[in-house]
Amino acid sequence: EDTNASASPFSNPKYVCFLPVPRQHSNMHITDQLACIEDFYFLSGDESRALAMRRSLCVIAALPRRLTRIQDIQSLHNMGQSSRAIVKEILDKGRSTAATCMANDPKYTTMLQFRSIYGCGQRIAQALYERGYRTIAEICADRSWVADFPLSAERLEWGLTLHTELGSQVPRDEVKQLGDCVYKYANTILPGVMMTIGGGYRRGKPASKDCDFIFTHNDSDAIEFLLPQLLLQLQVAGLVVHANTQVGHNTPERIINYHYPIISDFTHRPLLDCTDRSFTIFKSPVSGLHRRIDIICVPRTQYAYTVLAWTGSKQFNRSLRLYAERELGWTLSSHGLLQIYSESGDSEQQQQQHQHHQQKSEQLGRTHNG
Ligand code: 8DG
Ligand code: MN
Ligand code: MN
Repeated sequence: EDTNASASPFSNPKYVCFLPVPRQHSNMHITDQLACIEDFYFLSGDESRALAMRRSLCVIAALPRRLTRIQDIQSLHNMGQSSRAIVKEILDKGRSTAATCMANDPKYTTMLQFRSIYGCGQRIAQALYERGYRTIAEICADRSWVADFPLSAERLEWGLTLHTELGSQVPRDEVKQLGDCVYKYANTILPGVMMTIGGGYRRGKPASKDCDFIFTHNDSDAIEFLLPQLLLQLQVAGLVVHANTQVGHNTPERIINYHYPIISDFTHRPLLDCTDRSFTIFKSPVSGLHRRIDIICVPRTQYAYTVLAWTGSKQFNRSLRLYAERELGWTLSSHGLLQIYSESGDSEQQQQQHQHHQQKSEQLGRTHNG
């Protein structure tokens, strides 16, 4: 037995957002299997187990050298008991039994296939499976599912039609060239516009599943009208073939004022993230292939926060927001950083705010936990 379990040779931050998580590292054989288990849980709808796996994966990926002794990670934060048992089995035998079982599970492999369709998330993949579909060919042949998902049907149709193209990765160079292309249109409509390429590109990925372009302008009134005009221009030029757009404060007035192109459909937006954005399918003049481009427009005051949020990774943002909430009492979103209560204050209002903060942290702990 190891008597020195608490002395790990590795750095041990409480939040994974403080860990450097490189794409290539010395423990890929472990993280590949953790990723498989994470994905299995996620597709089964078990989000908390999936998140636990993702956090452990970050810890392992950040290790500076190949892991050989399980004791070295015994006391690390974000390595739960079940993750440790999996890692131990991999160290002992090279493979995790659970990961092998999951990778061969027929329901999981079928749902993985379905999820590779643009517009098909966990919920729809599950519903399609329960409806009895087992292959993408079956989904193409029998369209009776359309009635089940009226809001997603159009997107799924695009996803089925362009399955191979949208499933292929966009090389870095093409992301940059598409950025230049969209920027030219935006700058013609609104001179002086600024753009950052976010997403995996900004994190240095050699290829991405989509492009994330974030726009702003010093004139906050003007930027409000950029997105609809830009979409219209790109549509007229034959570049945008489909767009799923979310805008405004959900008031009918604002939506009407926006003069959206007919191809856009409107979706209610989540409370904490109300940036104007459009998820488009773009006919790339660079490769001739259809590519996914996310276009986001925000006022100058929110730009830094939006760029941070849309740079990702999702896990990094989740952890950073949890850190802000729990350790600092701040709410971080793509709009800004809000201090929601003051530690030193003791007015009734501040006490209420404090309670609210505690409740929110607890909720966050239940749903995100890391
Ligand atoms: P990749 O495309 O390079 O393969 O990976 P990625 O760039 O990291 O993935 P992404 O799905 O494009 O997400 C980029 C970031 O955008 C991610 O950290 C989460 C953030 N994001 C928001 N709001 C939304 C939203 O409504 N939908 C999606 N898909 N991402 C969002 O802040
Ligand atoms: Mn992306
Ligand atoms: Mn994206």
